[in-house]
Amino acid sequence: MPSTYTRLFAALCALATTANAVTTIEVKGKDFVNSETGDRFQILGVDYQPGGSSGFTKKKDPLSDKDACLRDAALMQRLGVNTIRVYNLEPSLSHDDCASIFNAAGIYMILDVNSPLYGGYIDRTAPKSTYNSQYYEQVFGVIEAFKNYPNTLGFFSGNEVINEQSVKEVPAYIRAIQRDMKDYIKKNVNRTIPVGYSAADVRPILMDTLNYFMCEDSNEANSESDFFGLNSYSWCGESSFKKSGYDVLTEDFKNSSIPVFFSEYGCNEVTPRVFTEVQALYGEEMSQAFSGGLVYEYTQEDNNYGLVKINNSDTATLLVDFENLQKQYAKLDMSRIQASNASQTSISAPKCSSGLIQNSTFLSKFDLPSRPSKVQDMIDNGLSKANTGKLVGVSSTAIPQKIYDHTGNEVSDVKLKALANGESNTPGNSTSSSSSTSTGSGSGSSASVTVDANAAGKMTTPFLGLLVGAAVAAVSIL
Ligand SMILES: *[C@@H]1O[C@H](CO)[C@@H](O)[C@H](O)[C@H]1NC(C)=O
Ligand SMILES: *[C@@H]1O[C@H](CO)[C@@H](O)[C@H](O)[C@H]1NC(C)=O
Ligand SMILES: *[C@@H]1O[C@H](CO)[C@@H](O)[C@H](O)[C@H]1NC(C)=O
Ligand SMILES: *[C@@H]1O[C@H](CO)[C@@H](O)[C@H](O)[C@H]1NC(C)=O
Ligand SMILES: *[C@@H]1O[C@H](CO)[C@@H](O)[C@H](O)[C@H]1NC(C)=O
Ligand SMILES: CC(=O)N[C@H]1CO[C@H](CO)[C@@H](O)[C@@H]1O
Repeated sequence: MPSTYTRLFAALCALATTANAVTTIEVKGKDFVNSETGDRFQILGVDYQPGGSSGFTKKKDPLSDKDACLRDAALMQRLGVNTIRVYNLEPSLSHDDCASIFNAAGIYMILDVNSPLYGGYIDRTAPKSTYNSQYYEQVFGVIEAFKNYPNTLGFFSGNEVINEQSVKEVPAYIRAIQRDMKDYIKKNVNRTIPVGYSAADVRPILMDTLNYFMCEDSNEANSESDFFGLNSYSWCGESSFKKSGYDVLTEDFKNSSIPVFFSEYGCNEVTPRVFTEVQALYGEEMSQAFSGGLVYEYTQEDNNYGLVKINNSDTATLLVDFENLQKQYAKLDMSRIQASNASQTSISAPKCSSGLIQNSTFLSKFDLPSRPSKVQDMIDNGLSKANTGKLVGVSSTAIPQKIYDHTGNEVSDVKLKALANGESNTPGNSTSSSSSTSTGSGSGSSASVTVDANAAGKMTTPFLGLLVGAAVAAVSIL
């Protein structure tokens, strides 16, 4: 029989290599739910593309730079977000550090499978010629890269592909891509990871787009969307539920049988942004139709939608928009937002029929392009030479960069707080930025720092604390 010491050592090793993890999210009816507790999950998110879409190369994507991810995950914890969306990913890079950092922070990821490089996306004017096995190296490559992370919330099959320039068959290609992705996941992943489409707010065909993607078709089982993202910028400045048209969106999407959320929001026609739409979006009325949304976008780029200005690799500045959004999030009633609702989780999808489509410019037939045989092989056997990701330990939580607030004061004590198993990030639980912002120079220490308001559920001293806690637990088991 092994000695107590050996067993303790083994227990510690097991815990040290198994990082704490968020609970996976699944789709039930028209809600996202926590797969263990059944609580509703609404997205409090930001779109994350440091460097803009042109910042992406084969050698660098937003989830391949560990130092940047650590800084940004720590700042996002303070902001109060629980989800990021990343548009452009390169499957051959390692995402283990970044995905593990966001997991430790209690932040989920929604990932677009396409890349802006030729061959990595479907050409909306000629979909047939780009729907091929080269394209699937990218699509299945992203699935392989992210399938093992518990904080992978979902994959987008496409972003704003359907528009005025797209040919009529494009919806069928996107539905075929969803079918192929979902079949790949079914065969090669040990859990169901939801797949959906992100639409532009193209009014005359918006509801057709939703209906086309969410309906179930017996000839093409497993091709329907599991969720629907809408990019919407209709609330600008101090608008209102009516003036912004949110009332119409709520009415329209109430009938959806799958979760719907803003995959981009945050009009910048009025600056600074005050983000009063947050109270509407997560309010009682609108959350019957929407599961939250993602603010466009985390970093300040040329198009002026940022919350954080990355000055250089050593310093970043929290813009006034960051503080405004943080204050709006902090006002939310998370217990209501997380309350499960049986009448929403029990909704089932309509059957596909041409009657669901109103506008004659939109495709109303549900036959899908057939799958190339090479793509079938990839599904049957798994992508060969795949760069499959896995969670790794997060050992460093200190943020080496200097962070400033919008008035130029240094923000002290920015660090990653690794959450306990099963926890996700919520607003108001990090130290408030106003109290930890030093007013006098050199007052680097703030008493409030890592004292967590919700200490019962969350680790305050990250990895070390986990190990010490584990040791205590292990000793008490022995
Ligand atoms: C699926 O695989 C991952 C990574 O290997 C593992 O952490 C997880 O526990 C597995 N999940 C299930 C439901 O088996
Ligand atoms: C159908 O959609 C097109 C745009 O795709 C739009 O120009 C047209 O007005 C719409 N027709 C109706 C009847 O809504
Ligand atoms: C939503 O469903 C209800 C009940 O089936 C129906 O009366 C209403 O017209 C639908 N609304 C939309 C916008 O489709
Ligand atoms: C539950 O969902 C239904 C349908 O969306 C809605 O009418 C009802 O108000 C919700 N209940 C609560 C408590 O939010
Ligand atoms: C960082 O960027 C902000 C916003 O543009 C600016 O106010 C600040 O001076 C910059 N700081 C440094 C150190 O470059
Ligand atoms: C201070 C604060 O807002 N604490 C919240 C932290 O998160 C939990 C779980 O959502 C809330 O119940 C607390 O109110």
